[in-house]
Amino acid sequence: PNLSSTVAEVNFASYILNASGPRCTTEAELHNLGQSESAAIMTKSCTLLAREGNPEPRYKALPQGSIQSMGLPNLGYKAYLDMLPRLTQYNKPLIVSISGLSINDNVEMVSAFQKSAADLLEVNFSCPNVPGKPQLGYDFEQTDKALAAITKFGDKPLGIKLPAYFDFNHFETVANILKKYPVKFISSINSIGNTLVIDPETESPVIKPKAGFGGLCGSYIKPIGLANVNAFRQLLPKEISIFGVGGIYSGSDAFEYLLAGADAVQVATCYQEQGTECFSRISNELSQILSRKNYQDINDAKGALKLL
Ligand code: RRO
Repeated sequence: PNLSSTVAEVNFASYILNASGPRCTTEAELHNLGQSESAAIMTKSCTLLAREGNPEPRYKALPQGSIQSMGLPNLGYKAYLDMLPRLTQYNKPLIVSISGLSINDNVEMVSAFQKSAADLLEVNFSCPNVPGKPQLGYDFEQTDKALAAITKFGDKPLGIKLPAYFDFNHFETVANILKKYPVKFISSINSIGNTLVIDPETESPVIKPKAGFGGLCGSYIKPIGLANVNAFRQLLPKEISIFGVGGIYSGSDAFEYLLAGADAVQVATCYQEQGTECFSRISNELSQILSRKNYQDINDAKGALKLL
């Protein structure tokens, strides 16, 4: 079956794209994504100024995922503004991830990208790894304020990268805030913030920044991602699209997010570990699952979770 999908009224040739984070910081990495079967080119979250990020070691592959505290290393938003025209040659959606360290930073960058070649802007409300900067998405008052500030400009479709929530009250509160603003999509979930992995041999954490506390990624967090996507699919109007993120390594993982209601899925740790080959492999595996289950159209399975 055809895996093409429409997200925030933009056409995606397949269901699988890269998530912001791994291997999408430099221009060479973004061209590599252009040449791959990733359905879009998503950039690393940018800040006003370039950042080196946190001290190393700051990423550790784990048996079923990873933990990291990168600390927002990126080239600064002007570098991405400058390279976007050179990325249009791939004829696939360009998504810029924006992660200001304040509401004003986000306002400045969202304004700057209005006249760019970006198809979608994903504003990151959930970076867990900058010391002293709480995750915006866990402060509902600030989330509301930030949305009011960044949705005042032009018509570049805007979405929000959310942290994981663990309570129905929180799902409902966040959904009700989002509904007040012209948000076109959400990406759910970011890494699970501030987890701790300890190596009993060395008696140390496996990463250095923040005394070892970092974002947990990969298969460990898939059930949490599925729950967040499915909860928001039920609470948000269908005009708001949903990218599923968290623990997608296989066609089956992507299919599970499809059943939960995701319009497309973003791959992070698997792409970090395996490179661009993962996009074609996961797409092929998803196609085979849909065929075997007699789904003619990917949309027939979207949100079609069968409750017991
Ligand atoms: O750069 C990071 O440390 C980072 C970011 Br901005 C984010 O949004 N999520 C994450 O797990 N790491």
